[in-house]
Amino acid sequence: MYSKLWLDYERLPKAKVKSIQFDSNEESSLILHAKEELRQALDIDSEADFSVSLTQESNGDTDKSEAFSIEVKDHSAKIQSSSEEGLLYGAYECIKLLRLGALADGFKKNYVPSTPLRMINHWDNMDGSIERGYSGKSFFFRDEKIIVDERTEMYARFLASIRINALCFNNVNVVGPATELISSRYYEDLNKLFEIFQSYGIKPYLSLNYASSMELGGPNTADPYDPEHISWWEEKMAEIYQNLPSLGGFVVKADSEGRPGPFTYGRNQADGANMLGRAIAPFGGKIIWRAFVYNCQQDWRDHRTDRARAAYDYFSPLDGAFEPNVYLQIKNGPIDFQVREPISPLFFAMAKTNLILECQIAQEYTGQQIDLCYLLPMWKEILNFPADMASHTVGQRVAIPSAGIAAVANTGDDWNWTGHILAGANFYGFGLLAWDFDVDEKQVAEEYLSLVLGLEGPALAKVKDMMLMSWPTMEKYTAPLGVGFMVTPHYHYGPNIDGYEYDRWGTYHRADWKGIGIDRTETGTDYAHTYPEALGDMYADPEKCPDNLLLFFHHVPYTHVLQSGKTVIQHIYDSHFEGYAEVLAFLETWNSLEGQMDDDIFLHTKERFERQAANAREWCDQINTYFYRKCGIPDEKGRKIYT
Ligand code: GCV
Repeated sequence: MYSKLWLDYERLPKAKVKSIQFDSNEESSLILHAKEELRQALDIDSEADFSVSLTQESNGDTDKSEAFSIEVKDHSAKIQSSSEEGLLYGAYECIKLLRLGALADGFKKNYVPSTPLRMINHWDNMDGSIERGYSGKSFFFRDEKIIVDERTEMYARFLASIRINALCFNNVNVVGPATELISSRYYEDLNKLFEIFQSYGIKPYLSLNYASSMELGGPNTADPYDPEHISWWEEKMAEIYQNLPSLGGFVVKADSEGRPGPFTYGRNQADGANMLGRAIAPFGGKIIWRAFVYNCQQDWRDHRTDRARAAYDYFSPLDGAFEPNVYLQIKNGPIDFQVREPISPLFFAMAKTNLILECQIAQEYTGQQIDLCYLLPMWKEILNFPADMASHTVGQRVAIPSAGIAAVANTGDDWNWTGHILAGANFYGFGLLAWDFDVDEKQVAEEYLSLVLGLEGPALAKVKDMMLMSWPTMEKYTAPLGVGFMVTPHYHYGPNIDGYEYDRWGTYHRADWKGIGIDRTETGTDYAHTYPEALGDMYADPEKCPDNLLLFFHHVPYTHVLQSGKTVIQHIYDSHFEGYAEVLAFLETWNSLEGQMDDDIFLHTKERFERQAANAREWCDQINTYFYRKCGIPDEKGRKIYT
């Protein structure tokens, strides 16, 4: 059994409409799905306030073919779009508004996407495991086989209902049988899978092993300039498209964390990406090339190499060098999805390149769907960066994301799909945010709580407030002031302050008895000046650098006074005590909601909050003790610090 998330039309009393009319004779799968959803979700009642109609006609906005509008007048709610995708999205939106009781005469709204490609990336492996998965096993793969069942269609419906239009099924670390996804071993079953998503307007993508030729019987090289290798790919792409005609293209992780890539042959990242781009171009496919390239064999003694600089150094000189069908997918920050990072400087440096922003819905470093962490505020902060920074005279608009926005899924085969039921709001909200960068995170939380948990009134308000607090709370009880990576190595849940300190991953805090932080200014790696000048100058100045990023950019004494007026060490103590106290308050609030929702949801989530409280306590005590032991400076409020 599994939850139908917000598409559980039986959870709330069904909305009533006089009639449902379809002014589209199209019988395409998208229109059929739109009609079916409306029929399933709504009850016909001649006494109802208004009727609903689905009308396929141009709204004049030809560039934005997915756009749609909803207008209610003269007792008729009209869903209008020039495209089938728009009509399907409009049907879901209308259902949602009706279920929330938010449609009435006079309602009129145009819905226009902020960006054309809105993608979900799965890190699912062929054996059924999920890299960084915290909600069960894969529902796409098991024992090297492809799964197509009822749940597949349910998932396609979720994605379409939040206006996701692209999906990559397999892990970017393509090894073993996953390399064979582009071979006759899997074409037939992949087609069955693709058909379902395609019928909901979702373009299927696969992750690709850059060295496929070497593993699939082709030339024993992956040199992008080797003529035999190039011809192998040309033929391979023709074969792939003959067998998988609906394929949107490939996501490629190359020269990263042990994956093969063009560096082996003395070539650059554009050489590798363009070779694939040219081979796939005749079939209209895209190559989505990840910018997550850095030296993962670093020596901790080396203070000059800086993982934060790596993607900028490799990619920014290549701006304008990529084929038109090559897209560069860039993580939101320069390191790796930490609870707080600065925005990736590549977004300012590559105006002539198709850029895709990569977010992580999977809570790898943000509590693994055990701890509550509502991520929409974080993603909105990234997307709104230029506006926020205007007062600092950045002077350049961030090019985010000219081509699209992607996110790593947090779903698995758990009954509630996402481990923590409230983590479902991150998934639901990501789709709505990808469509509209200005979406209101409070409203998204309210919708989710009402539609999925059936909450209302004060109970809904309490949970919504916790959700909105949860990212700042997590920032308080984990690694302080932007320093990051004080997590248990490999697993990334719970504290281990020196866990990565003497390791090869380039993620150091450099704490000693006098101070902490990484010098990324002129006297260090000067990463700060990979940003536009004014922004770089601000980050490079410890007096002007925002407090929450201070230790990302600077090595400072524990007695350094923050803009908040507190010393670094006092901030560490205060924020950790506060963060832990806030989590205890979450648990108390949740416990007060017993009886206000289904018991199984209540109990399952209660157990998550209990684990979060234990985790936050461990973080609080280990961090405070660690730094007290390092510097010997007591907490000025005299709270208990274990020695
Ligand atoms: C899929 C981090 C994660 C890896 C992930 C990698 C990536 O390093 O820990 O599990 O690999 O990012 O984004 O490629």
